[in-house]
Amino acid sequence: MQQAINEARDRGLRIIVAGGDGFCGWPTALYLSKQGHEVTIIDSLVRRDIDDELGSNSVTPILPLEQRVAAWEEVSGSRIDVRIGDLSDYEFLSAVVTDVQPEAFVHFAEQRSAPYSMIDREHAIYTQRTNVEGTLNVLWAIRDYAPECHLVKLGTMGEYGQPNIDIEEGFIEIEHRGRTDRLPFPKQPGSFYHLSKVHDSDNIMFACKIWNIAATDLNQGIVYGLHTNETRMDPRLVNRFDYDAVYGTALNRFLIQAAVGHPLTVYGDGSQTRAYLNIEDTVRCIELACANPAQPGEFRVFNQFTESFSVEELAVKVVAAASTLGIDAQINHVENPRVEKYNHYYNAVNTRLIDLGLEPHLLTEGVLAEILEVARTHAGRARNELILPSVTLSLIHISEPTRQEAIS
Ligand code: NAD
Ligand code: USQ
Repeated sequence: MQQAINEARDRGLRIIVAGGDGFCGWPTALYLSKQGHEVTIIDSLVRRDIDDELGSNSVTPILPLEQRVAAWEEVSGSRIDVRIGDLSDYEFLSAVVTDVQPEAFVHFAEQRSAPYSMIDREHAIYTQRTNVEGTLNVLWAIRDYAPECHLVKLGTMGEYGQPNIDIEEGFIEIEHRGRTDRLPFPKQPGSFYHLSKVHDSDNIMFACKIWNIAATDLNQGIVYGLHTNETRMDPRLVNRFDYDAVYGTALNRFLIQAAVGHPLTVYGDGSQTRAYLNIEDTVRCIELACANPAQPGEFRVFNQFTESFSVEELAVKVVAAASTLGIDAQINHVENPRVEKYNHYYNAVNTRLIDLGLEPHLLTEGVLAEILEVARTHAGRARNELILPSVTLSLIHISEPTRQEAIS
C-alpha cells in the first residue's frame, strides 16, 4: 500500500481541497502539498463569518487565508492555489473544476456543528441546504467537467448513531425471510447536521450508481489535536482551535478548559461513547484515500477513526495529563443540552484505512500534554462566556441572548 502512496507522490495528483481554510482542511492542504501533490483550495470563508455571528474565535490566532498560503509558499517552496467561492455557486464551482481537472476532490466544505444546526429553524435549514446543495453541486460538476475525478467526501460516524449492534463500514449483510442482501448500514443520526450527512451519503451512492462516479465516503469520528508536522513549521501556519460550546468538540474543549482553569464540562453522566482520531491521522487518511481511489461507479465507505472513549474517560485523561503540568483540573457534570443515549453499546469496525496502511497516533498523556501547552500559551484569547452551554430545553438549544446575537 505504501507503493500506491509513493507512486501518487511521484506523479503529484491534482487535488481540490474544498473547505481548505477549516480545522481539518487547512492541515490536509499543507500535508498534501508537502507530499508533492498539486493542491487547490476552495473556500467561501463562511466559517470566519460564523465566528463573528456567534461572537466566537479560534483560541489560536489564525491569519487570513491568503497570508497563510503565502507563508506556506515561503516556508516550503510549494504553491497552493486558492479559489474563494461557495459550493452553492455552480458557475464558480464548475469553472474551477474545468480549469483544475482534479484527479481527487476532497470535500470538507460543510456546516459541521451539530449544536449550530439545532439553534432554530433557520440554522437547521441553513445547515441542510449548505451541505446537501454543496455536495449535489460537486457531484454534478464531477459528472459534467471531470468524470474521472475521485470524490473523497467527509461524512461522520454520527450518521450511524449508537445502535445496539456492531457498526460496520457503510454496509451490512442482512438475512430477511430467507433472502440475503448487502445494504447500507442503518442510520440513526442525532442532529439536523448529522442528518445532512446521511442525505449526502444517499445522494453520493445514487450518483455513483447512475453516473459511474468513483466516491469514498469517510465516516470520520471526532477529531482532536491541533498541530501536524506542517503546521509546526511556522507560527503563521497554526491551525484553528475551537473551544466554544457550538463549534468546540469534546476533547479539544476539555483541554482548553483545563488550560484556562474552567472545570471540564462533561454533559450528563459522561457515559456517551464516541469514536475519535488525531488531526495527524485525518491528513494521512485523506492521502490514503486519494492514492488508492475507488473504482468508477464504486461507492465505498471507510470508518475514519482510531479509538473510542466515553466522554468521562476523556475528561479523566485530561485531568491526568494536566496534573503532569501542575494544573489541578476539575470535572463538572453539567446538564446535557442534547438528547443522547447513556450507557449504550458502541463497537465500530475501522479496518479499511488500517489495511491501506494507516498507522494510528494514539491518545497518550504526551499527546494531551503537548496540546495543553499550546492551549496554555493562547489561554488569554479564550472567552469564558463561550464555554458553558446555555440549556433551556431538552434539545440542543442556545439561550435567548446568544440566539439574538447569532441572528442579528
Ligand atoms: P470547519 O468549520 O473548521 O471548516 C469547514 C470549512 O469549509 C470552513 O473553512 C468554511 O469556510 C468552509 N465552507 C463551509 N461551507 C462552505 C461552502 N458552501 N462553500 C465553500 N466553503 C465552505 O470544519 P472542520 O472541522 O474542518 O470539518 C471539515 C469536514 O469534516 C466537515 O464536513 C465535517 O462535517 C467533517 N468532520 C469534522 C469532524 C471534526 O471533529 N472537526 C469530525 C467528523 C467529520
Ligand atoms: N460533550 C460533552 N461536553 C462538552 C462537549 C461535548 O460532554 O463540552 C459530549 C456531547 O454531549 C457528545 C460528545 O461529547 O456526547 C461529542 O460531542 P462533540 O461536540 O465533541 O461532537 P459532535 O457534536 O458529535 O460533532 C463533532 C463534529 C462533527 C462531526 C462529529 C463526529 O463537530 O462535525 O461530524 O464530531 S461524530 O461524533 O462521530 O459524529
